[in-house]
Amino acid sequence: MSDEIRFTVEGGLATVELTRPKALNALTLGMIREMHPQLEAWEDDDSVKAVLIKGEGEKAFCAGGDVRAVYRSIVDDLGGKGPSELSKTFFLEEYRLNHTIHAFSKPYVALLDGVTMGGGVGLSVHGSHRIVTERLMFAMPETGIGLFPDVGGGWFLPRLPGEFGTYLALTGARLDAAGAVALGVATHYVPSTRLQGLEAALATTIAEASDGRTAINDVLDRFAEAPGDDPTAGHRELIDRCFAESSVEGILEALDRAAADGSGFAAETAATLRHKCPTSLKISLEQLRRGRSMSNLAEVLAMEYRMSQHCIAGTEFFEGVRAILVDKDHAPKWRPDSIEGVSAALVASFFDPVPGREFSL
Ligand code: QUE
Repeated sequence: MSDEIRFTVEGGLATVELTRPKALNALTLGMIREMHPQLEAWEDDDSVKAVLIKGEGEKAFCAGGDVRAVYRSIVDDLGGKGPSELSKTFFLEEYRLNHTIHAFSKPYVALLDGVTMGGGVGLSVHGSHRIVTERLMFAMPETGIGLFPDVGGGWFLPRLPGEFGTYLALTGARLDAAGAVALGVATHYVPSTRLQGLEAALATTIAEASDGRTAINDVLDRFAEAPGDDPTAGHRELIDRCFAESSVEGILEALDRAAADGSGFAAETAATLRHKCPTSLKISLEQLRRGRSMSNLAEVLAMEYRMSQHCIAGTEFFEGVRAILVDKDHAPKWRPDSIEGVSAALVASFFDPVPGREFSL
């Protein structure tokens, strides 16, 4: 076991702990390569009744994929001129792990106690149980760094109520615990002070249970509390109306109209969108519309893997990570720098196959 991830088993409950608290437990290729075979071994191990995953420290479950390392590898390998070995394999192996979590035959319980973004969402949202605390900060922020909401975002986001997933994907808006429960992103709310008790109860209950799934549901029902008022409730109608438009330009026009009619929320949302990567906005909307009619997660991940490989071959991911995560000037120079400048042909090209780099499970 490395110092980035820890595996333990206690009384039929297997636990994964992400142990990079200083990096908000951001997911490295090394962690993916350790976790994936461990999950498969636990699936075949009759003494393991369920898997629990959590992040070390009080700040984060997992802030995302370690995109800084992908960025560095592109700089180091080829002077920024082309995709590195890491950038080709990172996304492939990450998406394969996302699918294994989705198809996992035993209860998979994620404790989302803190920052949960991007790659951290992929480690949790596809599992059977998602427990959130008052410290949850959930987001798919990739359109801000020249990427798109991957790790199966094209699967779960279009399946959230109304157009809320489109709103989350394009704006990178944050959800708190109440919002996450209301939308179904989370299955249970448990205050962080009760998590230790919850883990202990899961381990002891499952050890004695004949049916692990029922035992887990019973324990979770005992620990779960009401998360409070859903702050998204008042904006749902406006979001559903504006984000149902078929283009990013149409969404912005709808938001501007609502803003002119007095909606401060619509004005803020339009302003947020105008700071995101224009190419990311358009490919992400296309990703979600295509994903909505796909019939399984593997098909979505194959689409997303193609998109990821086009992103690392282009300029925007590189510039986005530089501006937000490396130099932190928060002033990316997007190319094209306007929504209208992103042609339909450019958008379509992100969905083309990349020779020698197709997704497989
Ligand atoms: C978009 C992202 C990520 C992000 C910020 C975005 C992401 C990611 C991190 C992150 C945050 C803190 C860390 C770290 C990484 O931030 O994927 O190592 O310490 O991992 O706007 O996609």
